[in-house]
Amino acid sequence: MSETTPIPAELIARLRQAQRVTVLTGAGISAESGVPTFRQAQTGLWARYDPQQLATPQAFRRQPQLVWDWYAWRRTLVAAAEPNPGHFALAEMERRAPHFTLITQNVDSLHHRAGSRAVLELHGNIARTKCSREGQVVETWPETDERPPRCPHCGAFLRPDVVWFGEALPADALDAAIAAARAAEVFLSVGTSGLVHPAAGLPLLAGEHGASTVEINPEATPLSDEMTYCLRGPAGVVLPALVAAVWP
Ligand code: BJW
Repeated sequence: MSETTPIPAELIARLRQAQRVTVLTGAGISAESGVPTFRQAQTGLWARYDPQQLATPQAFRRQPQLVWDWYAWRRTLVAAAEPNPGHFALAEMERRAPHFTLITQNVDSLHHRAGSRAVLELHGNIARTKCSREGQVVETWPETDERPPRCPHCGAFLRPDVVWFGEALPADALDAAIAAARAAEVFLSVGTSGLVHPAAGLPLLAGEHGASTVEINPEATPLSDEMTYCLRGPAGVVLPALVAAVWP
């Protein structure tokens, strides 16, 4: 097991007293469930592709079958994964903190499956499919050999209901995330590289509005120097230890 930073007593006291706690998660929280992070090298068939190049509307326009197949492969990885102690600790935190908001950049539903109830999904959900032309979510479509399949209403290609680079985030979720960052007394940034905006701006916004900010990540990120506390270690170890220390 990797080394983890001891939890400062001051942070334990601050969390215990806090009325409003907000958490932002990224791919790192699902790493211990066996879901590769976004910027981790890909394996197998997909090793030669760069996720940053595939997760764009341009890639889908140029190579719709390739992008559809990549998401189909990732959907099977996610479906086989189970929530880990980091996900469960956040579900427990939701039950303990008086006002708690969980914001995730992940598309894997593992927070819901761990029992978190109110999750703001900033980048969509890989389990959903939508029309690439009109944007409405589609539940079923005629089975053919064609990939991507076609929208049963307008005949355009179907695509995963996720947010690609250059696309707008769902406005309701983003507005609620900004409000929760502004209102937070403690803001945790867990398992995110802090490279992708607007999500990466949320911990900074919280800090500007007076929150104690905490990064939980085995590695330093561009956000680290701005944080009140950095707890180095895997989320699946640090988060359960934090919950046990604050709410024994
Ligand atoms: C562990 C661990 C363990 C490992 N425990 N930790 C401002 C400045 C600069 C650029 C921009 C800006 N504003 C907007 C932009 C452009 C762009 C952007 O941010 N580009 C940057 C790359 C420079 N942003 C956008 O385009 C966004 N859209 C937008 O702003 O639209 C404006 C608009 C308005 C109105 C109309 C039209 C447009 C959209 C961003 C969408 C991001 N989508 C993706 C793909 C989702 C679908 C999919 O999964 O395929 O979201 S990209 C990818 O990155 C994915 C992730 O959610 C996101 C963040 O990655 P994350 O979660 O941080 O993962 P990693 O892999 O990067 O990091 C993992 C971390 O875990 C590491 O730090 C590890 O150390 C750590 N870790 N094990 C804890 N056990």
